[in-house]
Amino acid sequence: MFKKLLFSFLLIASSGAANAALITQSDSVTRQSTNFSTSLIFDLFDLGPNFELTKVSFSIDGDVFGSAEIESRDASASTIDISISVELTLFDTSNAPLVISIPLFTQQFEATAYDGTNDAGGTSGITYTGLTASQFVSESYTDALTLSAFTGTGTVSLGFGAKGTSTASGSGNLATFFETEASGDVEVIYEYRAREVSEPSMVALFGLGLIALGSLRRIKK
Ligand SMILES: [Ca+2]
Repeated sequence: MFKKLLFSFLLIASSGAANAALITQSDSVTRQSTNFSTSLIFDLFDLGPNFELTKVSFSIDGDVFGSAEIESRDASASTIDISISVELTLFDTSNAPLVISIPLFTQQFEATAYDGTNDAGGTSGITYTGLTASQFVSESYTDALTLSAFTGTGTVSLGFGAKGTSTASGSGNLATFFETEASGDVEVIYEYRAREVSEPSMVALFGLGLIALGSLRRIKK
């Protein structure tokens, strides 16, 4: 009983919440040209047998930066939809996505029929620079497989990738050029609590002890 009280006190002190505490780790990937992939190292949840991990949350605060050059070479006017985006993904150790952020910038351009010059300008073309967008996405996991994968000593290496997914559409004959960069802030949050030793399991342990003692006695005879 005393131990349980002590844990509760520690948990309150460390988190402000009565029955859960958090460990937050963060890392960031600086702005660079897509596509790229790298890996991020995080500590596993390692507070010993008296605490259990109850939830793991992964978040990506992703940013996309881009420029686009568009020229419609259509014989008639058209509305061109332009999207500058990147897919930022944090992967688990078996390369399954844990969380995906897709910051997306969209723009529409009314193009005339081809103006005769393929210069991403004039009346049938346009050049955009300095386009940016952000998206924050968080995913939480409470399943036993994920919790056990993030519990243990040492560190875990998670893959992080950025795939440019910019598009332009709306004209049948369209010349496009995109430049896309991305950056991301990644957080891994462990939510945990003091492991409760329930009465039935104490009884079971005591029972096992008696059986073991009994076996030992039988062996000695
Ligand atoms: Ca033009």
